[in-house]
Amino acid sequence: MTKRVSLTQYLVEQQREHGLIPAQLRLLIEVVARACKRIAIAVNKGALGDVLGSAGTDNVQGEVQKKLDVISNEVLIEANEWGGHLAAMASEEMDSIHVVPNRYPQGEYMLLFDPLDGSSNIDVNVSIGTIFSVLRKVTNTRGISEEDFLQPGKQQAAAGYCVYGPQTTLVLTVGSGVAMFTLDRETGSWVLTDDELRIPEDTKEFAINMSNMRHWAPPMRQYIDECLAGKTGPRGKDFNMRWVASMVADVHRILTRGGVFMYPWDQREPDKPGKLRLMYEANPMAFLVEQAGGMATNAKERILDLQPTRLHERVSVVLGSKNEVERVTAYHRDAG
Ligand code: P6P
Repeated sequence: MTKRVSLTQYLVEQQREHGLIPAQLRLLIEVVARACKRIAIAVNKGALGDVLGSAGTDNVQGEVQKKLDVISNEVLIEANEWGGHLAAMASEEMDSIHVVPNRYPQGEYMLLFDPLDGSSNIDVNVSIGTIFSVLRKVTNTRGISEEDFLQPGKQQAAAGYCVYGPQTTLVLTVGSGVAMFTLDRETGSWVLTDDELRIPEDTKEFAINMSNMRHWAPPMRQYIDECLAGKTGPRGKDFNMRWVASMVADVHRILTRGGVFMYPWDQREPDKPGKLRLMYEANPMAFLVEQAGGMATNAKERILDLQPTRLHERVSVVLGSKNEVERVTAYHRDAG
């Protein structure tokens, strides 16, 4: 039987080898991982736990909040407030940042999260997940504001997600590769099941919501048309398509077997760069994808280089197998 490596052992050994996980960051990651276990339990109850359906409120995005959105958000806030590792938190489900109350010590990190991504899939039992991003508080003033969060994604200290699917898996990077842990429900522990996820540079699989095709910019339509043309077209090979409508599930598939994921600009809302959020969806996923040898752009620039201007700002996303992302990005750059 191969020796099982726990999340704690992995983090301790990573600190010993690379020095990238100081004590406060290790505590942060372990607390988030424990919170994800609690969210997984709530998700898995489904109709038995009175957790399905709408919470009867809207979030800052103007989207109807599901009961599990609110539950997941509260679990992450409560789990992370008291440890002394965080100065503040930001969430897709909260209009403004949540500063750690004065009754607790403030730490040097800031945690951002989409507590439950893919909410439209909750009630139909399709994989959903939690996405998180960790930044360092770079100003040494006691106070903290939204401006402290507005750092490019390349400043992240860590990023990860948890998929609540057939397995419950935690995928994590601190800047030295990507590791995957699978929840052993019998012992309640996270077990290292892959210590180096790598994305193949080429793929035959794309992920996009095809129902929006008529609204995309021409370069995006050109790329998809060429994929659909298959062997007899300019790409000379047939492509497959997947779209789960949970970013965590689509990105997990790409980290596991390759592919290219796109959520592009849409002419129906020309002032909106895209649907997905930069700070707590695109940035953490871009960090993970790059650490696994892939690429992530907004169809023109590297996502991790983008300078945020607002906490909940949105962005176009093209990420996954390097050669495909390069192609999509080149089409957009050539089109100006
Ligand atoms: P659509 C989920 O609501 C989400 O934010 C991402 O997880 C997912 O990739 C996307 O939206 C799905 O969007 O328009 O296909 O429902």
